[in-house]
Order: sequence, then C-alpha cells, then structure tokens
Amino acid sequence: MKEALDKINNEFQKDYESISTQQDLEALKIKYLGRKSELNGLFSNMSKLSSQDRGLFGKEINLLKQKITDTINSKILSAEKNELFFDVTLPGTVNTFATEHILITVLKQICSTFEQLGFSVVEGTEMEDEWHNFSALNIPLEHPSRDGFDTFYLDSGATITEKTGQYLLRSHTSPSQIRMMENLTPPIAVVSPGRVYRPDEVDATHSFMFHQVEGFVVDKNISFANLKGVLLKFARTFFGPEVKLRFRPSFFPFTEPSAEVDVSCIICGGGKNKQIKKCPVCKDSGWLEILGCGMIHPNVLKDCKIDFKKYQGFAFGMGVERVAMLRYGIDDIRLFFENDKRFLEQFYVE
Ligand code: 2NM
Repeated sequence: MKEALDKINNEFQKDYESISTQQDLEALKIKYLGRKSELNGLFSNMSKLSSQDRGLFGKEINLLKQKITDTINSKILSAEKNELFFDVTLPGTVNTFATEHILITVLKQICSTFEQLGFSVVEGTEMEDEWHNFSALNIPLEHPSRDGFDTFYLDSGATITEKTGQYLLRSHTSPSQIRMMENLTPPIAVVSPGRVYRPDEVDATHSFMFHQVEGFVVDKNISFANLKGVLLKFARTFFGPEVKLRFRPSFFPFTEPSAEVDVSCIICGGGKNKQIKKCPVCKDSGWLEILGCGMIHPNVLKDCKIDFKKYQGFAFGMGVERVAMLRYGIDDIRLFFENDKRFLEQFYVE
C-alpha cells in the first residue's frame, strides 16, 4: 500500500512538471483527483486491511490527496495571475451597458474629421434668440421658418429686446457660429455640433429634435474652391477615398452662391458595384444628398461686424441622423429615439 502511494506521488510530480496548457492542468486534475483516479481506487482496496491499518492508511491517502489538490490550486492561481493560460483566440466580450449612442458616435466622427482639417469644435446653447437664429443669418422677418409652425418659441412670446426678439429653441446650430463671428477676429474655422428643434410632423424622415454639424471658415481670399476642397477632403476621409462629390445650385438666405452637395452612393459606389442590382439607398440614382453649403452672405458678415470687403467665408451644414441613416441603411429616423436595445446593440463595438 505504501508503495502504491509513493508510485502515485512520483508519477504526479513527473506529470506536473510537464504541463504547459490549461487543458493539461484540467487533465491532471481529473487523472489524480477525479472519481476514477488511482488514488480513489485505493480507498476500495482498504477493506482488506485490519481496522488499525485502515485508519493509518486512510490518513496517508488523504494527506497525498490534499497535497495534490493544493499543488494544482496554487498552479491555477499563479497561472491566472500571470495570464499564463490566457487564450487569445477566445472571442472578446462586448460591453452592453452605458454604451455611447450611435448618433453621438457619428457626430463625434464628423467633428474629428473636421478637427483634422484644422477646425475647432464649439458647442453653443439650445436656447437662443431671434437675432442669432434668424436676423443675423439674413433671414427676413416675413420668412416662413420664423412662424410658430416651424420654430419652437419659448415662454409667452415676450420680446427680450427689440434687437434680440423672443427666446426660442434653435432650429439649426448656426446661431453658435454667429456668436463665434461676433466675438473672434479672422482667421476663424469652427464646426458646431448639437441638437436642433423644429415642430415637424414626426414620420420616417422627420423628428422634432435632431442633430446637426455645421461649420464655417472666415479669412482673407476665401473662395468657393476652398469650400469644394475642404468638403471633398471631408467626404473622402469620412466615407472612403473613392467617393465623388456633385454640387447642385441651391438657395439659402445666409449664403450666396449656395449649393446642395451629393456624394456618390456609399452603398453601391454610384453604380460601380455590379453585385448590387437595385440599390435600396440611392434608388439607383447613384447619388445621395448629404449637405448644404455656400459662400457666407455679406449681410451676415456685416451683422457680425466683420469687414466684408476684407474677409470672405464659406459655410456648410449637415444632419447627423441623415448621415447615419445613409451609412447604415437605416430607413426610419424614429429608431434612433425609441431606444429599443435590439436596435441600439447592433452598433455596439468590442
Ligand atoms: C447650411 C447650408 C449653408 C451655414 C451658415 C452658417 C453661418 F452661420 F456661418 F452663417 N453656418 N452654417 C450653412 C450654410 C448651413 O446647412 C444646410
């Protein structure tokens, strides 16, 4: 019996020396401590012994069993501590709580792309006044966007001063940029991200609150060519190096000339990807409208006390929801605000 114990002990020492993986350690544990182990087998042989020997020998078996258990456990502990058995091929775990909303991720990506181009990021306030939201942007008093169907006015409609008009929830982020133009001397290059509010009827493409990133540059000798260069650089960094831009003439009160800008379809490559027969995103037109832009109207510069004979500027604006919908093929804006975990978790990243 004594020899049997010595033999098991020696064999264990040898096996223990040669383990190198977690699987080896598991196998060792089963071999020496499992139900069918040699050590357990010895217990059943004890019936042949005298009751005195049985007591003595039982103790010996338990001592060896304890020693093997301790050795294996300390190996497991030190292996975990030193990450000896860390299996790099196992799938990672995904954080599924307190995760950034997909819209905020896209908004930050847009801003950091412009930061790479030398822009500063300035967030304004959501509560504004008529001067900063309309008047300083060359939007006339009789313009329809000023009425109560298109703007959320705050309080009882009391005017603050003759110049500032009433308080409201900003309908675009441009008022933050007006404040930058009022307070800084050129050269200025700023993008303003944030929430904006419009009392639209809610449907698949409209929400009464959405996110914008608008930007502008004011300096000497700024031309439409600078605007095209900056937007092309943005589009190729943000959407991919292959994309093309198309400028279509448009109208905004705050820019002249103005344009709407299309990007070649980021899903079908503007028809280049022959595997996509009917493109659901661009409807086979090959183009997606992504932003509006133009040269800042001299009246805007004048209202911000910038010498419009000396300085010029360009400006642009885009909707974050729209950019995210195009990029991920999302067909209903309401999905962003319902906070259904099944929608949100599709954008979680490891
Ligand atoms: C757009 C289109 C064209 C714009 C203008 C300005 C400001 F404040 F600098 F004058 N910021 N953003 C602008 C110009 C926005 O969005 C469709």
